[in-house]
Amino acid sequence: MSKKALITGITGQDGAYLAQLLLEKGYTVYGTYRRTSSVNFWRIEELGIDTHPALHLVEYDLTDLSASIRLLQTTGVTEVYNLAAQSFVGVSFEQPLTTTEITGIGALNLLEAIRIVNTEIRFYQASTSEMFGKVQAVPQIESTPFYPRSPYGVAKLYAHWMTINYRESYGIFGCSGILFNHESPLRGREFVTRKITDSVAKIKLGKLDVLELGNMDAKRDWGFAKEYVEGMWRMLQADKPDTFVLATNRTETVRDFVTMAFKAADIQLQWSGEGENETATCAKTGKLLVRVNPKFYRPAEVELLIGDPAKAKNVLGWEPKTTLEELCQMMVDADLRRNENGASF
Ligand code: NDP
Ligand code: GDR
Repeated sequence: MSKKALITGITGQDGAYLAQLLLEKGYTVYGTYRRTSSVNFWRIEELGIDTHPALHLVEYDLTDLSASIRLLQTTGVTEVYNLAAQSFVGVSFEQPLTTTEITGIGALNLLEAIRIVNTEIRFYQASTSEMFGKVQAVPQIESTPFYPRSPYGVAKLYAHWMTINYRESYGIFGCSGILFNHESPLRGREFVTRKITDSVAKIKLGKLDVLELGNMDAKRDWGFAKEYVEGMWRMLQADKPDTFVLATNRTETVRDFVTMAFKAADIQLQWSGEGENETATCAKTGKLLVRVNPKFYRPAEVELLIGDPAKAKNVLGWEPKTTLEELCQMMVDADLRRNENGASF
């Protein structure tokens, strides 16, 4: 009998990679998607798993407790990976209540459903380095105090503590993965790395003039998403439920990533100016390629993230392998291919 797993948010970046991993391991996978006017399965299509016989796509909204209970009853899964969320930090400032409903209370709905249906079901909660926010120590580890800086970060912290609370109160095998930023060619275009690599491809192909960004000084610990979903799976196979940081232990600024992405497309940049007046031009032609637009600034910013994944390495045998340069090149190459072919995702 194959193992059965539920992945909420299969239309997202991590959901697609995790589904691919679990299918390779012989699981039967139930992946949830939301009803929208036009459903979007481009990621699982790109991975070639959309028609896999062991993949079942189920319509579901995380904010519906009764749907959560029925989902667990009808599928009979033994592992639940809760990846669904309103995951864009910028939007959470504009839609704090929706973000809280989905990203915070949504996780509680699933925990309650497990409590009601079967407390043996193992649960993975997608926690985040955004919970460290205004960081209290460098590098951040599992015991670093939290200080979230956005409605998204606060909602995720609620879900994180609920997972721990259900572990301690009801003995549920609830794991929380505090994952630092992880990227890939399947990243949404609203997030900064993919916005940059897609824009670099468009500029290279003459489809865009200038890339506009917000805070260039923010520092992030960026890893490769495909490796991070392997860490999620390992957490649910461990002997006991726990909290783990997954990160690369390297941090770079947004500006560094911009330079790296243009370099990956054979364009050298020349930076000048500061703050809102910062720009980058093509070192060869002098043409303006990057400028700041304050509309992309956030009301409160997370300035510096760098995680130490030592616990995950020691307990789970997990460690990141892909360098940021390799990841950036992979993303730029994918966006060059897509833009050449006229793809719109
Ligand atoms: P994405 O934004 O790519 O995917 C989020 C998924 O959640 C989508 O499938 C989305 O569906 C779904 N979703 C949103 N609202 C609901 C809802 N009300 N009911 C059901 N499904 C819903 O995120 P990622 O794949 O990048 O991240 C996966 C998880 O990990 C998220 O919880 C994120 O917050 C967290 N995380 C991500 C990190 C990263 O760097 N990527 C780092 C740390 C944590 P739809 O397509 O319909 O919008
Ligand atoms: P983040 O990712 O907020 O870390 O959350 P994002 O890529 O959106 O921002 C990273 C940093 O870049 C700065 N920035 C810009 N960001 C965007 N999106 N667009 C811009 O134009 C821009 N210019 C500068 C941001 O201010 C920020 O400092 C991601 C999400 O995947 C979360 O769900 C997840 O929990 C965390 O990573 C870990």
